[in-house]
Amino acid sequence: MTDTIIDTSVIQAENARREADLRRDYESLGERLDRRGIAIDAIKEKVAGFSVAVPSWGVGTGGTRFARFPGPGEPRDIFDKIEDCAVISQLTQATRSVSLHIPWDKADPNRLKQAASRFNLGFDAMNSNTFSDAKGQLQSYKFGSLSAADSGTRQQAIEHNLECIEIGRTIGSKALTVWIGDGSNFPGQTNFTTQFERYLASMKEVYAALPEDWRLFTEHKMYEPAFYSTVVQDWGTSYLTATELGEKAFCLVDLGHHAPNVNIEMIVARLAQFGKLGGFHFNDSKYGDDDLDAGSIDPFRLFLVFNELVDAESRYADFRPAHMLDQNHNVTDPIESLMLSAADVQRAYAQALAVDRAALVAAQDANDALAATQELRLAFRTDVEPILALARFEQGGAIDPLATYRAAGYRAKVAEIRPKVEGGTGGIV
Ligand SMILES: [Mn+2]
Repeated sequence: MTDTIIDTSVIQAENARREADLRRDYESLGERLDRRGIAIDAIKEKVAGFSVAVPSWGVGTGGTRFARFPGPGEPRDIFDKIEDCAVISQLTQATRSVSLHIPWDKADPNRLKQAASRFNLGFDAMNSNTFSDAKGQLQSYKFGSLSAADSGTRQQAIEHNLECIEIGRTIGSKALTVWIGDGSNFPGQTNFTTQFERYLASMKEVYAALPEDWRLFTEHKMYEPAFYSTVVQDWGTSYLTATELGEKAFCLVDLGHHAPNVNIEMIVARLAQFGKLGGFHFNDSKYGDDDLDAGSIDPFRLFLVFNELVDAESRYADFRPAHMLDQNHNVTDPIESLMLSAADVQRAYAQALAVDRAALVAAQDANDALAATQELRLAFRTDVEPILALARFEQGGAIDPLATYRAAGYRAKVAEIRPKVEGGTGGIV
């Protein structure tokens, strides 16, 4: 029996007020989609089976390098974070796993496992951290980690990744995501080739320790914290790494880690075509790596990414990219943001499923550019909310997660138990 945090009577009462309208809306949308030859129930089934992992660090208030303004009831430790993740999962039924970050979430693995399974939550990819110094560590990562000039520093970074695998193995994770901040701030500070050689050599040692049924994801990022050059700066370097390492290594695409105007959906198609698309970190951005809520700035781009994913689903047999939110909540209740973001990721998936693929291919083959793009626009403009809401409702979630969460008064309740956190310092997470 799964424990629940939000009283189910609150969910039932909120749903009761909305169920009749929802069923009418679903029926009406079903008719409209049917006219285009698209079956609404098939989309709902796929949406119901879709899950995006919540990052443990996402449930705490984020910040910028200038300041962090903590909210009320901030999680004190990983066990509070797991409870917050359980709330998101219960209400949205779209986030069945949590992605841990070591050392931030370091705790007895058996306790972690128990805490998550109580709420029927699993663990998604493990995230190692060699971009900041952990308390008491011997070598500093100031000048790099897996690609550092100093062999002792590299060894320490390798061992940290091995530890992440070991913890992950105990708690049932099946993947390790490696993102490093290594790079340089000045031309000439490092040799591009030597540095990348050292990175590859270190990664080979990490890869060698992967359990048989694990995957290794390398996440690229164009800049920051190194501003002149970054070792794994784009999908090309990420692809080279994954190819060098072997068949268990894949590329992870974070939507915020690209130069402005880059065609991300095309990168998705390329990586999928060559069997190296490992997964996603969903977020949104206006200027750079803003880590804003997924779908909040450019929902059309999110849709175009899912358009490629749905296309890839039909092309490749073992296509199963990992989905995770990776965003920073500075001015909102993180639980509210994560619930809406999870729904927005599902929304993009549902819209992409509403594309008439046969009509799209016919338009493409006829070089009818306008008809082709119109197929996409038609699907993108479809309000698929009734599909998402009914999928949630049928699985015990909330028709309206935000209103239900607020009605349950969860934040006020945890604020009574969890001590107030002082803000002030920089707090990029
Ligand atoms: Mn990321």
